[in-house]
Amino acid sequence: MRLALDEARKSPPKPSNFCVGALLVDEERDVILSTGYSLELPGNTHAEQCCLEKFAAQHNVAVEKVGEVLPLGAVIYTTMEPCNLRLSGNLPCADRIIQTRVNGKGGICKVYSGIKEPEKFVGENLGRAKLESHGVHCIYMTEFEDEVRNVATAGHEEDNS
Ligand code: HJL
Ligand code: ZN
Repeated sequence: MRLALDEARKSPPKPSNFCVGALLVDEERDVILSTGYSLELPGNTHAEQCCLEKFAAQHNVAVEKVGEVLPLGAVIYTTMEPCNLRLSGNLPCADRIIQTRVNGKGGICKVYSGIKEPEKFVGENLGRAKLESHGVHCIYMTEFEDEVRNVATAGHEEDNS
């Protein structure tokens, strides 16, 4: 989570966005597979999205097929829980994570998050419930909460809620 937070710090602060960082990890072998942060790739891109797109590109597969090249035991660390609704109409990150699983198996099996999404842009985020209903375990690592929230809301007005 500390490394995901380092990624989040690279994200350009914007009042209309959160600065989030993500790390794709092979938990069985303890290897970092990919990293990402909000707005890293061109366009309105999310941290988890960048992480998965970069891994797909490294393996010469379309991002929709990234599940086919992920090792067993792949997990994602993300400073903010994956989104379930995007105002831009882009595919939410919860769906991108679920898409890595073939017939509900393999792919990303666990998500470690630093904080829930503040209800600032889309109200309550149902990403966690959706992930759990597809067999993806969601775990909060509360020890990083304050730091993660400060980085996520950089560039926002004084009210950091
Ligand atoms: C996560 C990110 C990021 C958000 N959440 N987990 N990773 N930027 O990299 C969540 C926020 C969405 C809004 C706005 N942000 O991004 O709810 O404009 O950014 O489609 O839903 O939607 P757009
Ligand atoms: Zn997202």
